[in-house]
Amino acid sequence: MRATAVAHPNVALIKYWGKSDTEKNLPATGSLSVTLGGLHTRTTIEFNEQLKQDQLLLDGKADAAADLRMVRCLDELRQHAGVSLFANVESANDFPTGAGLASSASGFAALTVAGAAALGLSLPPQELVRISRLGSGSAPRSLFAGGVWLDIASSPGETICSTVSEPARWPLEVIVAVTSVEKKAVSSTAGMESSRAASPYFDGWVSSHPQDLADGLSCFTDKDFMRLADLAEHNCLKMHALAMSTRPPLLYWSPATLACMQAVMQLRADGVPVFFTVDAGPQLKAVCLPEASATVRERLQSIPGVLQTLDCTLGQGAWVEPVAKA
Ligand code: 2P0
Repeated sequence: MRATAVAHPNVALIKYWGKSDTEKNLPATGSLSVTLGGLHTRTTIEFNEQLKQDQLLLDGKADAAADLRMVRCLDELRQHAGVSLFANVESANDFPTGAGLASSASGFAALTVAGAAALGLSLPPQELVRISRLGSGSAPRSLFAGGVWLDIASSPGETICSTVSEPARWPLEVIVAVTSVEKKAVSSTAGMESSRAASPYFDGWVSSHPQDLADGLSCFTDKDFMRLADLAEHNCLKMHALAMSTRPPLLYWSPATLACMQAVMQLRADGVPVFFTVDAGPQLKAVCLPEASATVRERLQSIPGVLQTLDCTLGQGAWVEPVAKA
């Protein structure tokens, strides 16, 4: 009744911000992401009859904040297996947690896959999607490899997630410029709920989103980097305009985030195939073609306030780690 799973975080190029149903944690928009090979969440789950409740150790510390969502995912898995045992969950990230690097996406993907394996369940992929989504709306994307589409439109009240481009088909690279390792002050869940309630731009975000998503999918079909660059930066800045226009405002950038954005725009104007995206935190992700990665890394490392850069290629979906033979 014990298993370990590994998942990569992901970064959305066409983003999710806002829910249509908080109870089912249904996103108000679809999304299109890339899975970030190079960064890992490793989660071990053991169901044990001695336990009186579910327990979580996150990066070596007991974490109460994540417990409710974690218990919800575990309850779904227990129901499938017909067991009522509690679980001990140990999860660790090899990148900053809760700082806009999608640790909740990789965390809930790894939790769902490890929990299913520990209970001996062999669930259909879209059931893993549903369970992981109850933990985090971006988590289903970390179950899949490469370019990933989370579709909210084709099955009302549900989400369907799938790979649209395997890593080897279009091997994009992502250089993450870390500008702070502090946990964010407002969680994504709270931030997107207040944007829905208190930004005059929320309806425009939702109504303009399906076109961005359709265009993003066609960029992947055509492997059209420059069109994807314009579109992804537009969608990112639109999400941040929505966040900033929320009352009270959500301003996720640091001065170094903005300096990185301007550097990336200048690199592209100079002919380097790179674009940026930024999530609910101050880190900048520079997406580039492989031949540009050294130039992009060097430029980002030269910017004051960039603490480190992390190199990612497109990664695989979450997997169960084989049990080492004694
Ligand atoms: C995304 N983000 O599409 C967007 C862009 C952050 C900015 O999905 O409430 O942690 O757990 O479903 O998945 C982060 O939100 O939110 C996120 P919940 P989640 O990647």
